[in-house]
Amino acid sequence: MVLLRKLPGMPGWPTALGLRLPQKFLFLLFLSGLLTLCFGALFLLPDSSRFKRLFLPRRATASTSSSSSASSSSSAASSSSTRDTDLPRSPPAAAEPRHASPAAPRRLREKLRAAARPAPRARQQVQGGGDGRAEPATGAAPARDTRAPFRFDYERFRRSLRHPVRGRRPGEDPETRARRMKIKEMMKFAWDNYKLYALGKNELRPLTKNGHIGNMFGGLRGATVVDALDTLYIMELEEEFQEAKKWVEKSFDLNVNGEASLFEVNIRYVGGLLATYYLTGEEVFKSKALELGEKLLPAFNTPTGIPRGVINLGSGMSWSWGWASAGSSILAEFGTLHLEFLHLSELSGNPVFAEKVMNIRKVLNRVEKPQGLYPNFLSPVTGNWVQHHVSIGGLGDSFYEYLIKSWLMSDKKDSEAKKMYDDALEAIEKHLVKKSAGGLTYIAEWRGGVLDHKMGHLACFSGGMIALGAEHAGEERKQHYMDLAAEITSTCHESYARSDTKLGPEAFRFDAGTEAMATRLSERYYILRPEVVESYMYMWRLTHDPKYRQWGWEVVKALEKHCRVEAGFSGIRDVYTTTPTHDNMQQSFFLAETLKYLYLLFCEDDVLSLDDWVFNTEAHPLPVNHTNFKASVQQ
Ligand code: DMJ
Repeated sequence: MVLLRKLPGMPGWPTALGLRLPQKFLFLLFLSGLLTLCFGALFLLPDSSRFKRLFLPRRATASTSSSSSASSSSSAASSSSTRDTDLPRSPPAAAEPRHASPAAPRRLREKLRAAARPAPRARQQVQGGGDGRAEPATGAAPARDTRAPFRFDYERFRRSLRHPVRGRRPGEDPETRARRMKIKEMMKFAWDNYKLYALGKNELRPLTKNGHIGNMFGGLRGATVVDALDTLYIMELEEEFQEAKKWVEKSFDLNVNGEASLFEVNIRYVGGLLATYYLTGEEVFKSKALELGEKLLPAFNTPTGIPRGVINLGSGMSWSWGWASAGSSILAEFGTLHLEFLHLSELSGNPVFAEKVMNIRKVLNRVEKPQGLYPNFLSPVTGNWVQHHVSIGGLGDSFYEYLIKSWLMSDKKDSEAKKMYDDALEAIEKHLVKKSAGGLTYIAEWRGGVLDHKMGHLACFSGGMIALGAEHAGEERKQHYMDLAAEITSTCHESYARSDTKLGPEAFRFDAGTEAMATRLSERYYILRPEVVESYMYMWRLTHDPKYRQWGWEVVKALEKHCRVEAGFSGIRDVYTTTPTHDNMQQSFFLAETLKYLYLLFCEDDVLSLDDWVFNTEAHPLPVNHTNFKASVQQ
């Protein structure tokens, strides 16, 4: 408009054209329309980024390309002012401010509000992929173009293994072989029915013979396919493995736009893909794992670098679970990323993944632990505990598992992880391990100093974990921890043995005269969980006491009797009746974990040897880094 103002001493050019007032007005209207069109075109034409750079503030465009380095160097120590502008947005339903205590100091409340406020710049990045695809939000995309071509030396890695992955198969007794073959048949049955009725869905509903999608995986499909891959491979179900691989190649779509659990996607999908790549060397599994890993990175864009629990895989927006106390992150969720993320860095040559999880450790080491214990809820904004609830079962469990396994996976070099594990176990033993009147050892839960004498099925993995750690605990502690592991495993076995179905309840208690049995109706169900047979497998490998194989076989028989239905396996609603009703769900972890651990229980020790592999919390084997088998950089 300034251009059209009449200059002193000169006739304005509309006037010079001899136009009247209404015409002038129309002319001006036309001109401004034209101008708008021209500017619009600059932004909308396909290759408009050059023009955008001219008009948008420099930071808005530059930050995408620099995001990798920004995020790679990110740590809890990063200034919170930078992070505040980069923070992903929380949808109102679960945003921190809604959970913030009214008593929170004003500055903190403001910070929380800022954390939850939409950040338009970050949103631009999310939507701004030049190829029309959504780009990860801030701090996610690795700056590949500036790096030398990278290739992981798979052959070198294979040479570093001490045992063939599927074992040498020396002579074995026919009964063990027959039992193993029975478990293989169960796996084939579970897979065949999933394939027939639910291929491409996340899980099979074996009673209604259809698929289940659920809302944990953010629009990703095929959870059962990805979870089953390595089990099919290890069991030498070749045809079935090829079916699963084909689905991953042709139908596994990562360009989804839904709300996913960071933890579940990591342990099932990333873990499953990584393991299958290491077992087979097939590139498709590696590239899918890396692509998916990158999509998880925006969840770490918080003031502390502690990731939020939920992430939209399309937009990169992340937030805390609505049910998690005061917008907190969950110990077992952000503490169960370490193994997979180190391997993502190993395979990509991009340190960003490792840096993210090392930073989690830094935050945890900094915060004070009540009585040496790790509570289950931590604020990703302040890095402080939100509630003093401690559990080695749900919400806490696999955090402890990943400490000892991080040390093992580093070929026993990660002494920091070992120390954290040792200290945590010592505190757990001191405050939570109890003996019942009937002599059963169990691990109670802790609520701000008050004990809840209950053990969840999930906590039963701890027998195996403690045995695994005992192996490396120094002579004087070793026997002590092996005994503790055996006692806990035995208690978990009791929870099975004392039921009518010989399957264990979701939680069992030690109070009011009850021992190792569920007391509440809501805790009587069994959903094909693996933790008890997982401990049997470790105890067998580490002691070779035949009772563990015997106990495992009892589980096989119970599964066949109560969970096998016409079209797959189903969980049951009550373990304390011989005629239980079914929950119509074949969980993907039944194929990933329960059947794999049962199979390994009846294998020789060199099948997925513990010398070479650590199992992630979904039983996906990840290799021990024996020779620091670094990826090679091709010149
Ligand atoms: C699995 O997804 C994993 O084992 C996880 O650590 C806990 N829950 C299920 C199985 O029960």
